[in-house]
Amino acid sequence: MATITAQNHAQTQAPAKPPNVVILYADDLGYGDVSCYGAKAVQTPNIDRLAAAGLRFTDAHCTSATCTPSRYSLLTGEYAFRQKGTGVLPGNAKLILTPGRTTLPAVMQRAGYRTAVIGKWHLGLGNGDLDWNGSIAPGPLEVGFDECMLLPATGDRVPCVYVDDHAVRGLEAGDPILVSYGKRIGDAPTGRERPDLLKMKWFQGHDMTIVNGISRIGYMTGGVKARWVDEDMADAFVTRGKQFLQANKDRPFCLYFATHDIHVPRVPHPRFQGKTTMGPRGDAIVQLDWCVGELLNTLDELKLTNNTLVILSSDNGPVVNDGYVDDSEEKLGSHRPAGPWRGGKYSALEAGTRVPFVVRWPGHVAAGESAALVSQVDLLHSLAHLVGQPIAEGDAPDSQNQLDALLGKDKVGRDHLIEHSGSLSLRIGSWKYIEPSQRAAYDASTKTELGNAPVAQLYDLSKDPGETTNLAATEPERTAGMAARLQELRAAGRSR
Ligand code: NG6
Ligand code: CA
Repeated sequence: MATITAQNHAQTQAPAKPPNVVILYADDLGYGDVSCYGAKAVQTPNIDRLAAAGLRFTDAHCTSATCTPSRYSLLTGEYAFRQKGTGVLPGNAKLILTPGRTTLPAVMQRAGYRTAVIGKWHLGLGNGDLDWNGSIAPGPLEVGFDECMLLPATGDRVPCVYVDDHAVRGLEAGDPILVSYGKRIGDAPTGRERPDLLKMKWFQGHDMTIVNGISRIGYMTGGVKARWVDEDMADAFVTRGKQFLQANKDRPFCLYFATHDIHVPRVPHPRFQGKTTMGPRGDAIVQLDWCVGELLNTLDELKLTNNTLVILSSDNGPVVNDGYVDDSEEKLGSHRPAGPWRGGKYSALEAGTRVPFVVRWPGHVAAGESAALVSQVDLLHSLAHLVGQPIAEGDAPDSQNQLDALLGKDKVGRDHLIEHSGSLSLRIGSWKYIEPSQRAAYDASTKTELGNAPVAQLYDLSKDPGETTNLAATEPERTAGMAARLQELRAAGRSR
């Protein structure tokens, strides 16, 4: 029998008619990248509209400072650091979610929802050595989604094709796809050999197979007609997203819409190019905002807005130059992608995981701002509670029922949170402890302060949001206490 842990009983009762759920998940979007979180150089009217009618969180986190582990946690309710093999995956990785385990979409399915993932997946596909020309499984459909349209890994990794359910979209007989992350395959010139063929040059890595004038990580041959056009990607996902909303307007649904924006390569549609003074990175934010607007408009048109819980967030903090020559540094100006926080994508510092997070559910979530400490790892348990589904004791080991915090009734949220980059940090209230680490303190290629140090670090974010003054030496007891607590949470294999 499934049981619910007592500590996770929240006040909120499951409503008589649970709402639809739409999770809008941006890629590499920083805390300061949207205008409702303070951006001036780019305007995001649609995300702002969502925030104006909803709750804007100021201390909300993805679980990790990179993509795969954050997505793993979002869907499983388990901190990714607990499992090996959950780091940034190559495009030919096998599925890292075990079919049959409790996942966020599986819980929604159990509650009678139609579930879909549209957009970036990056959790692997198949059982290893996948044949992209056959049935692509296991994948989302084996872990709780009823349907999918995928960017399989990342925009900068091969294979550069969409997957619809179990098959590559538009694959022609006689032009099979081969993918390699080891030896070079095919005789087409690479980005390293022929930079003159590129419309966007690589800066670091990203120098292998050329697709649509952009060289990628990894090699692919074949599937020429099936290859995506980066400029059309946002439209492709939005079209599919609208279809899903339309097709399911009369029944409960859960849509996980994971954009490619604003990850590299940043190649928005021509109608968004030049819309900001910041070059492709700024223009990709405008495109992201357009996608959000299209889906919100569709909910309005279908009269679903009042009965739909919309959550918008990002999978990790911001990065400026992530490996392509795209003017992102040159044209940044005074824009601060991380807002007031230090670090960024890849970093143990606060900007690694503190991301925009907005919840809108008209009539149920009062508009405003919340400083509650919340994490994406809690969505599984919180949404399970919302739709009246129990979570068995051993499942979703780090996912707390924080529904009251998400709905704005609880202003505190979590009493602790682990942040993960390469090393681990522990948040308790405004205190942040970063464990000692031999990892690099700085990543020169992305110009990111990684925040690692061989000694323990302790910051009081209420007085020092920029993590500038290490209090470990002046607060030895607190430091030791937090180190011990982190060790305990790690060793326990669970934290709820
Ligand atoms: C890095 C890539 C970066 C990005 C990242 C994953 C290089 C030099 N850098 O290895 O461009 O793809 O992986 O990003 O290749 S994430 O958002 O999917 O985690
Ligand atoms: Ca990312």
